Amino acid sequence: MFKIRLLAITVILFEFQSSGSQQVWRVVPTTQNEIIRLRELGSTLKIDFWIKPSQVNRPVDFLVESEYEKEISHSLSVSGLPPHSVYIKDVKSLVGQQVAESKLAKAAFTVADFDYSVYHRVEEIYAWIDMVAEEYESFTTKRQIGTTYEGRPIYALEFAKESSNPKPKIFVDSLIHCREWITTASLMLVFKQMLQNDDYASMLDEVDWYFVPMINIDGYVKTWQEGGRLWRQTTRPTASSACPGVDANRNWDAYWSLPGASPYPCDYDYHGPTAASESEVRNLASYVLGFGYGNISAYLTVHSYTQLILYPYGYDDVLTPDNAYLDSTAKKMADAIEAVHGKKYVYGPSATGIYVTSGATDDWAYDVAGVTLSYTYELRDTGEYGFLLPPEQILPQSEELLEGFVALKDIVVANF
Ligand code: 0X9
Ligand code: ZN
Repeated sequence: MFKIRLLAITVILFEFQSSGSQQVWRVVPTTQNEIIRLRELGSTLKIDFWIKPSQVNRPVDFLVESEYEKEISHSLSVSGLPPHSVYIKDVKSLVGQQVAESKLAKAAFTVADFDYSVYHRVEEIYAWIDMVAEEYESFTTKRQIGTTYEGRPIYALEFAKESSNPKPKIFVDSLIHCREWITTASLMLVFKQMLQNDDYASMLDEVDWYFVPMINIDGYVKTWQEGGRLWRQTTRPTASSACPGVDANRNWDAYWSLPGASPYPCDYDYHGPTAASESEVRNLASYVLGFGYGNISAYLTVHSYTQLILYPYGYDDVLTPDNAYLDSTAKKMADAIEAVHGKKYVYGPSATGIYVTSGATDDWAYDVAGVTLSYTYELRDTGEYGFLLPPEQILPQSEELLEGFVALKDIVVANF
């Protein structure tokens, strides 16, 4: 009986199909032992961790379906874990509110008129990409770098203003985890500012930028469908028919399938059947490799949430030979960000800074593509809204992100 119930929890928690309400709970482990017990509980109950158990005193956030509140609460206390606090009271109403607000966006036909104050569906983001490419065609290329599993085109916007000297290249991607809506939304506004605000003219004058706004597009479509808002994986079927999709941030061909990713399709960090099995990862990897080893100065893969600037390595506790440079650059970006709205971004090497992850973009960009300044950004917030950051924060998020980019640009230009 207990086994059947666990299976039911597994399926329901993973698919987010329940008709009841959902909350996000937070537990703060105070010992290494509690971290281990939380992990065990997570894998038994297939809990969707929003912040994984990693370090003593680092909060752990997870989604709880109302019908399993009692069981989960009971499991926490019989495991001797500290009491939980309810961090987000009503996930579904927040989701509904954000979708409703997005419907109020006015139709736009220019980059300037586009409504950056709400989240947009995939068709509107495709339209924005077209507008950017058309309005700035003298130095902008819209390049199709491949297609998703379901056949949707994946585009890069390439901004390369004419210059008598070669310029450094900075690469930015977002939405590899499709529930992290703030990433693409705020980056669109960052690039709009770089294109239209004269105060930031040096950004495009001094650097060539390559921006892939949406990687996991199939997943993003799913996040706009009923019950799908919290989808993280790709959508390709796996060996388990109950659990489609792969964690694309564990699927890169760098330390693939080592500890820090799961071999089980029903786990949220499933690394996939082979390295680069996901067409989204394969296409992006071959596009990046097309620039040649070591020819990109910085690579930012943008995620949310918890306000972090992470750099390699993620697969293990080892540091790269560029650690001092990566660290001082991260500090400058974090300082620049904090100066805007006072938000603190913690920075450090990924495995020691948060938790071990193998097959992630940043390790791959550093090792395989030879990008020295390889970073994973985790944007706002620190848990109040988590993946459901209200659209009112798109603007302030983009303002602080833009200043982080300015700091990065200055360093990249000075070292080119
Ligand atoms: O687990 C992840 O993939 C990232 N967190 S998220 O909540 N956006 O899913 C963190 C990745 C950290 N690892 C590396 N940067 N290598
Ligand atoms: Zn992510």
